[in-house]
Amino acid sequence: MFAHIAPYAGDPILSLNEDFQKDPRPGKINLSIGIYFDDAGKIPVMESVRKAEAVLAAHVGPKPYLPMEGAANFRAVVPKLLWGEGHPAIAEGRIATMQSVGSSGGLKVGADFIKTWFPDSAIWLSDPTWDNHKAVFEGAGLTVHTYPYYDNATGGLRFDAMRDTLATLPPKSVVLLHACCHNPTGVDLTKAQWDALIPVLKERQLIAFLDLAYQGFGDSIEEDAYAVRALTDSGLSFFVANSFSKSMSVYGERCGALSVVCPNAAEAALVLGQLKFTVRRNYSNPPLHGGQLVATILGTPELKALWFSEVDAMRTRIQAMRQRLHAIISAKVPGRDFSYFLTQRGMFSYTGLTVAQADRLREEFGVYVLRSGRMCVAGLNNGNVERTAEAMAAVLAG
Ligand code: KET
Repeated sequence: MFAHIAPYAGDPILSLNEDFQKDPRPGKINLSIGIYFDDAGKIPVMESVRKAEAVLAAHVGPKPYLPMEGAANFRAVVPKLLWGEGHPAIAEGRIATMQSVGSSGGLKVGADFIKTWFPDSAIWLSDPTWDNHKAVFEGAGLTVHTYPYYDNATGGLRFDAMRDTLATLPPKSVVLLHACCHNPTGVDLTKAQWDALIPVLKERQLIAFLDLAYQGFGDSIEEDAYAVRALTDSGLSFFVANSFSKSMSVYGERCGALSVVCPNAAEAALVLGQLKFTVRRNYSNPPLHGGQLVATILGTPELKALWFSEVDAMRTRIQAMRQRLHAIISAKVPGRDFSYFLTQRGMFSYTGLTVAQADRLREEFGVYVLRSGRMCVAGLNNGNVERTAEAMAAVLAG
């Protein structure tokens, strides 16, 4: 019956993380998956999350199905985080927000929605992008193309080429944009570049789809929402999938949201209705617990403030690790420019290591980075940064 089924080649991120778990070597270092580890190498349980868990545990009640679009309290607090309290688009009721199963779920529901209501639209992804973007959008039946993004020569952004390519797309093309902390390169648009891109999106009538998976890991929770707010203020209609996996360290709770900014409240109601139908025929409704953690934290001023300060501390620790890695490896490999470790933002750096070098780093030294050369710098700590730099230096020496 099943003999014809093709073997699964595995996922470049999740399967590598599984290999890491199986690796018996005690000194192994996991810089593969996009997970924030603390200085002790553990996935932290944030204090704000612990407190929210205690609040929820003190009021254990019935566990009904949530509505298809998720819990009302969750859906009320998320837009305030993305757009800021008092943003007119919230008051105007023109943002349709639904709770999603991680931001991956938000991307998939958005993709299914686009396939139904914009059947002729193809999607354009940055080159490179998170590996799963292609899989999600192709899986929803969309044709996937890429636009220029990362500059291999400089380690920076090919902004002009990006803008010029987007300026040639057919109307209603969908453009996936990383709102901050680009995965895998760590190379972001500046505010001025966002401002320069917006007229192109408008003139070409393009549909932006923002992926905001790392809010708070770039500059701050507020600053990292710049693209979301600037696109809204320009009058564009667009999608944004945001995640709490990383920023609240609640990966397995699967909490995220999909928001669609619409021209007016009437269209937002139409969109929300069809998003509900998309959810109903996929998984019916989202899980209860994670969304309630998020709603409790964002809905309680003290917990929200605590969470903001904890995210600040995570970002500061990552930046300190970037500096240490840069200092150590620059000393070990003189004459080579490692400034990208300092300029790239968020959890990732794109090291430029070849597939063979990444394989050697893993096989010989037990240091796991993606075969694309992406390193999760949020997996570095004071106990492993030196060994990482040494291993990388050895591999680069050939
Ligand atoms: N978008 C981006 C850009 C992203 O990096 C991830 C996860 C997601 C969405 C999905 O997150 P969710 O937990 O569904 O809200 N990235 C890391 C983990 C993974 O591949 O699933 C990673 O790149 O390692």
